[in-house]
Amino acid sequence: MSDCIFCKIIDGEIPSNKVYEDDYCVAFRDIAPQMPVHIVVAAKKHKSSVLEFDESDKEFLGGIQIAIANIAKQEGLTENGFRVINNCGKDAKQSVPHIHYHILAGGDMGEKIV
Ligand code: DGP
Repeated sequence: MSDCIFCKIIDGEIPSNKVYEDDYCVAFRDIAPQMPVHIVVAAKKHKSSVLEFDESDKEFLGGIQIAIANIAKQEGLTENGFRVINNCGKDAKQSVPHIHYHILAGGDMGEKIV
């Protein structure tokens, strides 16, 4: 999508600190990290949120889950753990309308929300 910031990062039109790429996603370091490790995993399909996925996306969604595991291993997050977050919509304060997941790690995250 031409005016989407994450599509531009995926296409290399906007530079990013990329850490991982496969057929399903591109992962890069968040511009405003909330933890010492804060990686954005952006899907290589422009969908505004998880609400736009349907039955035809099953393989794609599996690919992203595997990518998250690959990134966690690559970045050395397996021993102490990490958190994966998807913000969907207004109340969750989603700011970029392109499906993505946050991987947070690198320290104690305090009280859990859930
Ligand atoms: P969300 O609020 O869940 O939609 O998360 C969007 C995240 O994307 C937010 O943590 C900041 C990050 N972000 C926005 N623009 C850029 C950018 O141009 N480069 C990078 N690396 N991250 C960005």
